[in-house]
Amino acid sequence: MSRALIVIDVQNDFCPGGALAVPGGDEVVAPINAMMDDFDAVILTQDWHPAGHSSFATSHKDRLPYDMIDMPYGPQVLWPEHCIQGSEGAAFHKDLRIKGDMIIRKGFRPGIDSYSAFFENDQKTPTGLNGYLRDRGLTVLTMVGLATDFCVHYSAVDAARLGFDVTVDKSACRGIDLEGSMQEALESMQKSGVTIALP
Ligand code: VGL
Ligand code: ZN
Repeated sequence: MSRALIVIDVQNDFCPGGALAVPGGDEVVAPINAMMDDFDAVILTQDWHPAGHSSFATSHKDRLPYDMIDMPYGPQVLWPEHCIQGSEGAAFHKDLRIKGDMIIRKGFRPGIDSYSAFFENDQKTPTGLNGYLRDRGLTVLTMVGLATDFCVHYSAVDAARLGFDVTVDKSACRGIDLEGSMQEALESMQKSGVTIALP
């Protein structure tokens, strides 16, 4: 039984000054760096969209960032353009230790968003992370990073559903909080059996 730290989307575009800045996003960097040595493995995720991605408001006529639309796979928030493959905004925060055993990229299919590190937003297209963790016997997971109410939330719920032992360390996460999404995320994680750890 080995323990993995899953570091979600600590990228420039989610930090102050970025295209989809999460308030206090850069504050997670120091605590995450300090935690890395306490785990058997560190996995980093990277939101990684092609230009013109369907989750961008600019890809839809007469739509604004934060509008909701219906996609074939369900409701989808439209975002400002962010984390475009190879851009500075998609790069990890410059102070984040790149101690990761593996980097998993998500959101690269033009027609579908992927908040979770395990499944895309259709909730069935796998990213491969489940198999990777299983192969290595990494069954106890701690999740940290950005944003608490989107990518951390969906990753944690999927991991719990897949049978992992999951803790979200809130002290090393920051959220976007769109119309109560933070409260909803905390409730949904708790209901799924995710442990929420505070400082
Ligand atoms: C995220 C919105 C869009 C996240 C990624 O990392 O939480 N949120 N893409
Ligand atoms: Zn994204």
